[in-house]
Amino acid sequence: MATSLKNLNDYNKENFADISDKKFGIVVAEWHSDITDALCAGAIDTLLQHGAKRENIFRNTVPGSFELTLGAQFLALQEEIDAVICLGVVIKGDTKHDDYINNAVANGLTTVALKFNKPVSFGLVTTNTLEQALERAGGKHGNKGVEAAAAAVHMLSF
Ligand code: DLZ
Repeated sequence: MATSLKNLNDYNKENFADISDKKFGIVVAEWHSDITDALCAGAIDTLLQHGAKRENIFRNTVPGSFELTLGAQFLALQEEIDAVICLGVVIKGDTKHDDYINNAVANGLTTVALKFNKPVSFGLVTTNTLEQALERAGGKHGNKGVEAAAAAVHMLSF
């Protein structure tokens, strides 16, 4: 991927490995489900564009983004799963809940990736407002689900 990229929606699709036999687990948080559904649609489209088979893409839901880590671990534990894509939306509120959730998810997903030696994508949209989140789920800032899926495909090509 070029260093000039501002986000991964414009990534270079060439030179990625054949993923036609790879299996993908997607974990989707149900908080702000309209937005996480759009992220998931973007992720699935991206995997299909790269040649993944629809029957090799497994979507699972968790209650909120905090649960993405355990959801990712449940999937990574399955030998047949090659990569895990985690999708959630955390919007800043009056308290520091967003900091706790975001840090826990970032650290947790890193741990799962390293523990299972598999790509685990961080598709967590962390914004100050709902509008900013919508802009990142198919709006003017692209779709972070696309980026999370692209990152997983890239890492499978490592
Ligand atoms: C509790 C909570 C709050 C306040 N905000 C969000 C959010 O913006 N996005 C999200 O995905 N989840 C949120 N949650 C739920 C937590 O992630 C978690 O599901 C609960 O604390 C239960 O463990």
